[in-house]
Amino acid sequence: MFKKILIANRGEIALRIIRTCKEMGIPTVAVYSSADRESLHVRFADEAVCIGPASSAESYLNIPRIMAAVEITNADAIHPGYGFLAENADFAEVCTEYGIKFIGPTPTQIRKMGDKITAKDTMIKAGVPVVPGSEGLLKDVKQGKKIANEIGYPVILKATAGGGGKGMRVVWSDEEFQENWDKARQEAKASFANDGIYVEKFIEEPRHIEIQIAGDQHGTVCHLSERDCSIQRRHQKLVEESPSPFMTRPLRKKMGDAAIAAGKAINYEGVGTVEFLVDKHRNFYFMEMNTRIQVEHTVTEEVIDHDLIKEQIKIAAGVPISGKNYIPTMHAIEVRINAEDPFHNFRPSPGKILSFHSPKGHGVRVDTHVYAMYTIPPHYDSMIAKLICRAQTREECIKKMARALDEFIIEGIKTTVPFHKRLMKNEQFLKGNFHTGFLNDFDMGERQEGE
Ligand code: MV4
Repeated sequence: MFKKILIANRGEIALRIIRTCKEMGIPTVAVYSSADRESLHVRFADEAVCIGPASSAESYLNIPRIMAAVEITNADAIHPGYGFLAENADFAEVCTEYGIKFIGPTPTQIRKMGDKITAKDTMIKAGVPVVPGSEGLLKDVKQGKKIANEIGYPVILKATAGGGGKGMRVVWSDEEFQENWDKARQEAKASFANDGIYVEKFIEEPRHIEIQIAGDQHGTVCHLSERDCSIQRRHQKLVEESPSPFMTRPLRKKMGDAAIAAGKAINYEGVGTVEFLVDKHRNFYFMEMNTRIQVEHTVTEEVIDHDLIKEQIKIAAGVPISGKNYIPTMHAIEVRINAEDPFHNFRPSPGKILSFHSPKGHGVRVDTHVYAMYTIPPHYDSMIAKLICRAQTREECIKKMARALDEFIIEGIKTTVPFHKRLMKNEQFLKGNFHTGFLNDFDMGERQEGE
């Protein structure tokens, strides 16, 4: 097992990783920017090294500074968390060159899923269903229009270097093709320095359902069931749950098998997530694969009762996994508490938290690095806490979540708590009736006293 793990991240996930390391008896090193001196991940790690100023480029994204912290502390493994360097194949490669274990997949596995056309092509060869569309990159508008007419409008243009919604354009007719093509290329070039574009059929009102998988160094891959992440706004997930209210036993079997085939196709090592679009007829299509631990891993932990960070560390140390697939026997929901004002278009609301009381009680979990009198720096992600509830059924879980949200006191900044309170009373949400466009016309109503 590892002698010391450096956590190349901040916030709740850094703390989450430190907790598991402690339980496993592995000493930890936190790295932090000067804006994060007062964060709990710095306090709870065994050692902490300041790696630079607030700007991510000069701290959490700065590979030489992180490697310097590894060297002075003698860590033998790095956990990258999510975001920052978690899916940076060059970073994983540098770790290997230094003889440091990167807790995650290999650089080759990361690269295969990082380029969307390569990923899609790999999935086709593995027999995983994909959305009909171009085979590889589009050469020009003429070829794009030809394929669009073959598969039928509407179509969607996507950047091969994209993901998470950037550089995507929906096209409804030949007339609109050229302008969307130009915009998609410009956006892709500006965001990823790669203007490669491909086209596929636009699936209307899909659900986003993802399958958690785990693969070990000995070729075993299993799945840990699904999460429904359809409740999102501008590609930012706000609520995740497991199981999906849309799931059926035969669909889970098919999607689980497809996700395992995806993992096996790239000899996947680590925990990972295979994202699918699911249409109203329950057809499912591979969308992308995330080669990291995700924010919403907690709902899976709650329904299968396993620590996924512990699994990551064991897999990285070469321990074989059982190979058993897991089916949830309970229901879990996670809501993201962001420092944003839901009454004003979710605009960021950083600043000092004047009072903080988190909900408690049976089946309630809060993952956070913040506390009363803590100042949320404006430089990073706005997520300040995750509230996760678990109960026997979805209905009970929603009731528990509503109760827990009522107990949440966060004063001094605006948060997404009022949004979640309304969602837990929303008729369509209660029925499990939603897709990825659900929040486009969600009405927050009036701010109540105390909100
Ligand atoms: C799509 C799609 C419809 N049809 N692809 C958005 C993020 C990126 N990973 C892929 N995305 C989509 N791809 C086809 N062929 C709709 C989306 C999409 C979406 C997907 C998941 C969750 C939320 C979304 C919101 C808008 C669009």
